[in-house]
Amino acid sequence: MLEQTWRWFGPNDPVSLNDVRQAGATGIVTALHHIPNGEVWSIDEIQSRKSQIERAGLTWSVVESIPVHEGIKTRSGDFLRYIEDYKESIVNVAQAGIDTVCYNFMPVLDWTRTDLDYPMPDGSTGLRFDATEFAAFELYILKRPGAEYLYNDTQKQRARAMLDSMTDAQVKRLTRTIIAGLPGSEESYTVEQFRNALDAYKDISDHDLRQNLYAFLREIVPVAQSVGVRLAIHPDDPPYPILGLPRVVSTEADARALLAAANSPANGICFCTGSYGVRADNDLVGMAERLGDKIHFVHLRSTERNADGSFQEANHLEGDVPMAGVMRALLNEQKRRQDEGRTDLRMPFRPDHGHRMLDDLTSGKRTNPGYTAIGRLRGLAELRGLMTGLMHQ
Ligand code: DNO
Repeated sequence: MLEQTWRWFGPNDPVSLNDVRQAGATGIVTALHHIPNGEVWSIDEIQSRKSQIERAGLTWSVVESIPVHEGIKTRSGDFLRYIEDYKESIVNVAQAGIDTVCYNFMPVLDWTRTDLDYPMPDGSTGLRFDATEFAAFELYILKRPGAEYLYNDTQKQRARAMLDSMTDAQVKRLTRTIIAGLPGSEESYTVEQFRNALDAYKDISDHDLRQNLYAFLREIVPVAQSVGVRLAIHPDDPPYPILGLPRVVSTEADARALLAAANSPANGICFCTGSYGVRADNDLVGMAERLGDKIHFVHLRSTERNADGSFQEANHLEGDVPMAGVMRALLNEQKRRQDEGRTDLRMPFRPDHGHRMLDDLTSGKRTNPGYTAIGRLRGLAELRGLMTGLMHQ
């Protein structure tokens, strides 16, 4: 059995720890969201959150995430101090007995969507990234210099028509959805701040960002290894360049390169099937097999791709992700670890996102986009069933 975990956003999350217990998860995935990016997580703060989780009969399985300050990604300003602070947070987390830390290296925006309530055929709603809406935002709302070179005439016409069909309220909502920060992203911008944040990357190529990531890894991986923490980098979501920003964790080759940049049991990946799965050229089952020994944390979610680069989040066992094959590869990996005498057998996974459905839609509970109670409960139940079935074959 892989460890069943659940993301909880802390005491303000409308989905409570008691709810999580009833969903059947045993591990909690959370972060100290109230601590600003770049500041050290103190042992006291970590310990008090941990005790709260344990009082509910659960364990703090994974830290997702200790956010990486923009200064580290751009290697500018106070980045050396931020790296030292990051190391200190890793050491403190380890001291509290937590051994898995997830992070990402996406510039400016963490994950991005254009629609948080996209109607699904069955009446539930889900998250969607619409390429034309995104183009409309970038070209005609943000008016990003250089954006015009990224799109051909047909795409521009479609984007223009999309913008013309939108009400002011819809334009505002799209803008907010893209730049105001989705849960866990820890960054939120006004349009002006957003332009400045993008500007900080104008001279940073993919190659540069890669070097910045590897330099960061060479600093933090030895520290993580010395205190027994496993790092898990989350892939880019969506897994292709957006807004002219560099993008370096979107494919198997990217994952391999970053694993090679700091060869250590502490340097690993978060295998997010929903993010990697948006690219048809990512062979998810093969990746789970080939990168298996470096998978420290797993997000299980499916998406349905459209030809133009748009996608929506599908039910966990449907869409374009071959979930049964992925689950089988993960269970094989767990068995392999056992045979090898490895200690990292938990292989925590969480049902990533879920649709808004049933009482999620009507109760007035304002859950975080993607992080509903019932949609994720369905996802976890299906994944648990799949896992149990495969184990008894
Ligand atoms: C979205 C999440 C991401 C993820 C971070 C990890 O739902 O998967 O926000 O937590 O990118 O650092």
